[in-house]
Amino acid sequence: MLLEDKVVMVTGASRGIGRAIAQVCAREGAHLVLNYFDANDRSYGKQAAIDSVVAGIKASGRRAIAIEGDVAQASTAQALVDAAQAEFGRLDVLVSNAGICPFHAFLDLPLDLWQQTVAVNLSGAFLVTQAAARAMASQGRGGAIIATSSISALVGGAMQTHYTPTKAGVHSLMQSCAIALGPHGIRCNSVMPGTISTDLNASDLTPDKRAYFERRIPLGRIGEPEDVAECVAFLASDRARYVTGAALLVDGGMFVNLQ
Ligand code: NAD
Ligand code: RM4
Repeated sequence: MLLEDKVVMVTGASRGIGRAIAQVCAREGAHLVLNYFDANDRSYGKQAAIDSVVAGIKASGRRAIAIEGDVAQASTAQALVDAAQAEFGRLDVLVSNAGICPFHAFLDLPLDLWQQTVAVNLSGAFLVTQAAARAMASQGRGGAIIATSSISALVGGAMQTHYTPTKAGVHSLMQSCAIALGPHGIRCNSVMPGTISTDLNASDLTPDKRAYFERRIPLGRIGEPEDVAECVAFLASDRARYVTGAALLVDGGMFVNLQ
């Protein structure tokens, strides 16, 4: 097992990529601190599914706790770290994954949508990374931080002009934190998923667009959350002990397919 008895925290763990990361880490032997944000799940017309994630992990013999909170609020990050320390006495791995992508055209993009996207995706990543890093540094046994960036850190999207800068920012945050936290033995990396089938893009991925992506992706299919989660588990593990400041594209080859 890659993560036996490591304490792993995942933000945005109720659905999609975050849920898969939590499940794969548990399969690899980790105990989990799961963050979810009920208001976001409801905005997608869903009940927070976090209870079933917790139950599944416990059924597999690992421990898990769930903490509700908006990552854009500074108090959430500290509450998550406090909960990890109260329940498990330490934190080994952070996966900063929570994110939003409210597709919108550029010319009439409202300022508040820009600010909300930056607050959740970029400030949220900063807040939880800083809180987790402080805990890891004071523990003195190193750690690993992985952020869910995106292929969108490298390429643009007409309906994503508020979103792609946050994903470039998250990637850059991990690069600078790799330098700042290297002396503490804390590795910082990002994954860059391509197009992964989740609630985030369910409305965007019309049948025509899905077929277009399938033609563009050399491996011939849109990604599944588990495709990303397996890579996060590797970066979290000691197998990646000499990897820091890196970004791993998990896109089926879409980025390199120019024509
Ligand atoms: P999703 O909508 O299925 O899941 C997002 C998760 O984040 C949910 O659990 C949601 O409740 C949570 N969340 C949203 N706002 C939050 C907040 N303010 N505080 C705490 N939690 C919050 O989407 P997903 O596709 O699984 O996205 C996960 C991450 O992956 C995001 O950062 C996204 O940018 C990134 N990503 C997704 C894709 C893709 O194609 N789906 C591609 C690249 C990157
Ligand atoms: C990703 C990427 C995908 C899109 C999701 C919502 O970062 O841009 O193509 O479907 O965001």
